[in-house]
Amino acid sequence: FRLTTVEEFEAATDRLLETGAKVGADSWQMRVKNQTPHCKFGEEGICCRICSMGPCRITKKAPRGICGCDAHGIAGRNFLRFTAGGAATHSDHGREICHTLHTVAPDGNYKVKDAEKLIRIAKEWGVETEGRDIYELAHEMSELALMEYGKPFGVQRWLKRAPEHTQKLWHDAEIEPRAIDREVSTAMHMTHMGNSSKPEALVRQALRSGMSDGWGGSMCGTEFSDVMFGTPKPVDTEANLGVMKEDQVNIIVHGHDPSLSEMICEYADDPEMVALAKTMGANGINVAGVCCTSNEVAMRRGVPMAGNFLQQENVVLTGACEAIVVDVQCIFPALGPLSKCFHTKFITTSPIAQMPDSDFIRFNAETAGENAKKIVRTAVENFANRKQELVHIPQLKQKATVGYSVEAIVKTLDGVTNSQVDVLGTTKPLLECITSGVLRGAVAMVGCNNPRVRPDYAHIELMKKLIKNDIIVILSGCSAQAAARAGLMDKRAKDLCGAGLKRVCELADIPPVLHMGSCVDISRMMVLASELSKDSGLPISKLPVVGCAPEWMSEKAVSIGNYVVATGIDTFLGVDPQVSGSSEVTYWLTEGVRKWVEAAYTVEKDIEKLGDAMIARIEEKRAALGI
Ligand code: SF4
Ligand code: WCC
Ligand code: FE2
Repeated sequence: FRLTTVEEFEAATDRLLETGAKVGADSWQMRVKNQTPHCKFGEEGICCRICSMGPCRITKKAPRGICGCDAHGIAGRNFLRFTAGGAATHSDHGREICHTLHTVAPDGNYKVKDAEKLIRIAKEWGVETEGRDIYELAHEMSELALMEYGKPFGVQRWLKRAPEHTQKLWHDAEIEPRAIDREVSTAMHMTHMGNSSKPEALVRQALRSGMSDGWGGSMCGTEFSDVMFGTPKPVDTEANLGVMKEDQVNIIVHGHDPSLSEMICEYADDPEMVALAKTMGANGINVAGVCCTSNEVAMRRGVPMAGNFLQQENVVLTGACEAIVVDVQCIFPALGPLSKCFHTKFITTSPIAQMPDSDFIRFNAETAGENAKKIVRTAVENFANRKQELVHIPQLKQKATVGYSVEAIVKTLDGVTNSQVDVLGTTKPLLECITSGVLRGAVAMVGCNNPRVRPDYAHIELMKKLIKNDIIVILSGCSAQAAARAGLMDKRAKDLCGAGLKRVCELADIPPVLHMGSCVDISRMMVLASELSKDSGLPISKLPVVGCAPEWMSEKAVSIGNYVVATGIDTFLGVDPQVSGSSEVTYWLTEGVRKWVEAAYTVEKDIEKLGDAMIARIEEKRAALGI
């Protein structure tokens, strides 16, 4: 066993780009060149275009915009708007899931798969569960969850899951999120021309908007997806472009919402569709994923992962992709023109993400079955149009074990302790490993790829370094896919760990990096941190646990970063947030917020130093606890 190297990833990509050149396709690699150097004002966050007296740019000679706003106000407003975009996006995904939950029926497209979890959440929310029909309960819970988006009074229900200490910090700092939509609206209001320009106030609202995502919309998305599609448990799968099959119809699902991808997977297994594929000359139908949609169906079904964010063009460049089926978020508009260079059908499905050069097959929860069947049929019929001379699937793939929800982690780690039964079903075995020093701590590594960083390199190198130092790594989003493609989710990767983590991997039969799911599933990480805090009696901020997004790029990632920091977890970034033009906003993010939430951001673009800084922070926290 050995890891696949980033050099091998890159060689595979280069080979695919040759095909691209042959058919006259554009690529992100080419577009990066055209866009370099980037605009410095934008990079530093000191360009304002929120009113038409502008746009205004801050320079030495022009230190204020026309309205008199300075660099700090402009950078702060931009940062808050960036956050609001991310919070809105994750939360709207969560809202769609709540709407899907409203359609569940015993004979419907969607059913309740994890009734126990639904009942557990209902009890948390004070909803009567005794003697209730599970579908009736699901509908009531869906309505209550949807109310969280617009309720006129009160704060998010999910906040009660946090330790008391954290809840008090949130209350005192006035960052408890009220209605989810309200925190986005407030952010837009505050940043309209002529409102807030004080960095402290803007950063505070940025935390609160982020909180409405992680402790609001994203948590709805994760929890109710589990109710409908099952709470993930360990499952084996494979990752990298080599999961595509030359002799089969390849359907790539890309985007985020499992309501679509779950249905595509169902119909790809439909005997009628498989028979149709055979008549088209294919040996079957192969579904593989890109981005978070991939994480969702990998975690619950073991569907293979073709690649992450910056691989999305590669799946088309294989020439063997019959359809790339997308819903929302992180979808390159480039897929339209690119798919036209091949036989690939680029199928958009959501009114939220409509793109030129795509086939729009609208997908609704109410008509999900028919819609999915039509999509699968379109892909299958397209097999006949494949241009054999363009087909090249790089033979790179690795085995991966995924599916580590909080429930699964707790259950698996029960195996590592020989202590009494009373600690079973809690995070105490994990805490025991940490306090004894067998594990030094944990890092939650998340987020995208970004061409500003050598793609995947930062994720993989940092993971290797951390596990070697006996730090367990939990993952989500495109970071998780980088790990899987490299082979770090193969249980045999335990040999790359320090002695302590290796022992834990052997006893619990886990890989050294644990796949916790999609980006909305970072809410799972918040629940895990809360449980660790409650079981240890320590504030979250004192636990030897940090967060890291080494290659982040999206607004969603900033929203996530804000709620992770607001939850008391120091967060390390490998890409600069666009605020460096303001010393004050930079101060608030990297230091100031610590007095509210006991955590802050660290930015370090040198990957080696970033890893060292995380290890040092973990050791500092251990020393402070005397462990
Ligand atoms: Fe310029 Fe002020 Fe308008 Fe921004 S709000 S564009 S700084 S005048
Ligand atoms: Ni989440 Fe980043 Fe991937 Fe998109 S899918 S690219 S936000 S990490
Ligand atoms: Fe995502």
